[in-house]
Amino acid sequence: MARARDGEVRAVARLVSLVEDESPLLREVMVALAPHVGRAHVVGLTGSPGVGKSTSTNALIGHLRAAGRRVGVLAVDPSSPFSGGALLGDRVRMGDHALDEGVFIRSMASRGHLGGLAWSTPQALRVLDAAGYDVVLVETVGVGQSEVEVAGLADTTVVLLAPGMGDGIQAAKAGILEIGDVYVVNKADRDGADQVRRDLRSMLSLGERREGAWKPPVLPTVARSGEGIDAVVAALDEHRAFAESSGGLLRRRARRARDEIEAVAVAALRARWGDLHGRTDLDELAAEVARGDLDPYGAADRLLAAVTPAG
Ligand SMILES: Nc1nc2c(ncn2[C@@H]2O[C@H](COP(=O)(O)OP(=O)(O)OP(=O)(O)O)[C@@H](O)[C@H]2O)c(=O)[nH]1
Ligand SMILES: [Mg+2]
Repeated sequence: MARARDGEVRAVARLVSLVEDESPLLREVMVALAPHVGRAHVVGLTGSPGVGKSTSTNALIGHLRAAGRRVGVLAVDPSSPFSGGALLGDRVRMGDHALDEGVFIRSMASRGHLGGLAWSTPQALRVLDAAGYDVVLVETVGVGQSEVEVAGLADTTVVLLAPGMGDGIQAAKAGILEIGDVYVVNKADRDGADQVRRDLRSMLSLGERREGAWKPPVLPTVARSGEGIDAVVAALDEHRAFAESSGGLLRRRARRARDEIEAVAVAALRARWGDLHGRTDLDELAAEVARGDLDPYGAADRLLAAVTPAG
């Protein structure tokens, strides 16, 4: 664990694997890590498939490394039950940084059963934070409402759009106008990028913003060449500084912690529930309900009383 805190990549990888394997050792690990979290800047990247999240992540890593900052990356794929296949492309593309000790990249998939990614992603984040990565990028792969809401996890949420993807119209629908702290219109080398930026700007200006609230910038990039990425890094730093001084950062982190506690508690309940299945309580209750001696609500109450210690 000390080695992980020194940022030894293999030690960090072992700890993240404990999370993925839902190891019973985690409880102890988390106790040890708790005093060391809170330094990392957690940046979420979200956007339609193919918009350029992985290419942008790769470019961001390059810029952050050039500035001497250590970078962790979690690629989260809620749609795939196993890590591997679906994310192979990401691994290859981010392979530029595979040999850099200052970079840690891991694909997370919902292979466990405890609470899926909602359970494992924040814990993996915790490991990277405690291991001293300055910035942790969380890329969500896949479409639609995901089990892991990147915006809920991140200190700063980057929403990516690109021309030719119907993103302008979809923006409002998908509710992305509320979640972005920084908007990036990628593929600025393509026709229509200016239009997407104008549309987005005007849609953002329609929304009500409180006095003194953060005003999300809309930045053009060509992730493939790295153009505009320096401005994105600058905007991330500005947002972090703003959130820190306004108190927004602490509020978000408290919300993240609340979700995390809930995920761990629900997983613990589920585990106890599983234990209960092997016992006779349920069979006896079932017999009573089947005979008509007990109603299902009363039976459920008794079952819950057995799972949840009185407190
Ligand atoms: N023209 C152009 N193409 C780009 C740019 N950035 C990324 N691409 C290309 O767009 C395609 C998709 O890029 P990815 O980075 O894989 O996109 P993604 O959002 O990670 O995709 P998923 O992980 O599948 O959701 C690739 O072929 C990239 O080379 C850009 O700035 N300009
Ligand atoms: Mg990707």
